[in-house]
Amino acid sequence: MFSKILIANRGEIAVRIIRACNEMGIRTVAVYSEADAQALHVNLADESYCIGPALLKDSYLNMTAIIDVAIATGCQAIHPGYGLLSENPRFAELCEKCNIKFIGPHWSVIARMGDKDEARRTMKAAGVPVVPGLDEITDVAAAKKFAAEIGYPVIVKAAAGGGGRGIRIVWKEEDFETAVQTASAEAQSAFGNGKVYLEKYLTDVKHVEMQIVADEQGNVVCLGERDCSMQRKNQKLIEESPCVVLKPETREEMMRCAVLAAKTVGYTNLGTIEFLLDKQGKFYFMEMNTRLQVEHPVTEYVTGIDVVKWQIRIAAGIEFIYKQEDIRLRGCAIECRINSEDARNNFRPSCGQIRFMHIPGGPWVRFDTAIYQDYVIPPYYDSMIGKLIVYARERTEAIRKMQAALCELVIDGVHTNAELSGDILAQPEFKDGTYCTNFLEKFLKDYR
Ligand code: MV4
Repeated sequence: MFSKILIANRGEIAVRIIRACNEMGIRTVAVYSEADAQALHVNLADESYCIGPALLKDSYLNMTAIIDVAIATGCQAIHPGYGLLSENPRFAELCEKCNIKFIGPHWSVIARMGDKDEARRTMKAAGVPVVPGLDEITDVAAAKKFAAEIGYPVIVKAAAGGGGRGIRIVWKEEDFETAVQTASAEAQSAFGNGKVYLEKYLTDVKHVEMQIVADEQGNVVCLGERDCSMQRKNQKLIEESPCVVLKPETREEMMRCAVLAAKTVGYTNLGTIEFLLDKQGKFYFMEMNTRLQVEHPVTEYVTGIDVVKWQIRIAAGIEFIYKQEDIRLRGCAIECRINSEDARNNFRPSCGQIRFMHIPGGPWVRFDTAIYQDYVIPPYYDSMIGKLIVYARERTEAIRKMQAALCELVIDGVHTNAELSGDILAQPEFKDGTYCTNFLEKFLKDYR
């Protein structure tokens, strides 16, 4: 087992990883930017080093500065968290070259799944259902003909995109060429790769993802699903497990496909397979995330498994002790992301000092955060300042527990979206679980 790990991240996920290490008796090294000198993860780590100024490119994305600290402090491994360098194959490869274990899959798998067109081809070849579509568009006229055959609307996606970046929905044939050209040009400038592919755009779908744990001994286990359909502009707001509308036989088949997908690419460590689920109960592979997800606590509650600790154990070569038949999904967990933004003012980011703070408690109420009373939220980073996660055996009780916790939560000094989340939980479409990825946009049109 590792004796010292560097956490190449900030905020709540850095705190989460440090806590897991503390419970495992592993010493921790934090890195931070000049703007994060007062951040909680800096204080909680055994050692902490400033790696540069506030801007991400000069600090948390500065690969050599991070590796230098890891080597200088004698770390055997680096945990990348999510976002930042967590899905950067070059960083994972650099760790390997410097003989530092990257806590995640092999860099070649990150690279392969990072090409969403390549991922789609791989899954199709393995027999995982994909949305009807066309692999890489090389001939726009031929692609336009294909689009007419599968019928509009269609969606043009950047191979190097993902998570909502580099996508264009095309509702009418006359807009097809322009959409392909602009999507490709945007992808070329944003990702340095203009490759785009095409799919039938499925309306009224749910975003359901499967959590995979794969150890280095070839064991691959699925820890069930998360319904992540409550999204605004491709930013998840509320996630839950299980997915209310998923029939048991569909869940079983989706879990089997997720395990097949991971085995097909030789996956190791934690990963998530994203699916689209339509109203007829049919599901389709969307993309694979090769990292820990923000919403992992939802899975931890319904399985009783600490997935961050298992990431570290698996990276250290320890076999995952649970077989698929040992996984019992029990009860219901709901997560609300708490963002420092003004939901009644076009979600404008709200930074500043936390004047007063009260965190809800009680049975199965968890608040993962890095803010504290008097902390000043810097303007440079993501607006998510915490995650409120609750658990109960019955979903109705979990909803009530979340509503009560949101009411009890006090964060004075900045605006948050806590009230909006409470209002969403009260909607009939949330209560009956039928909400799709387009629900929130419609709900916000009348929200004041
Ligand atoms: C789709 C889709 C419907 N049909 N693909 C969103 C980002 C990335 N995960 C792929 N995404 C989608 N792909 C097909 N063929 C719906 C989504 C989608 C979505 C799209 C636009 C705006 C918000 C969305 C939220 C979740 C999923």
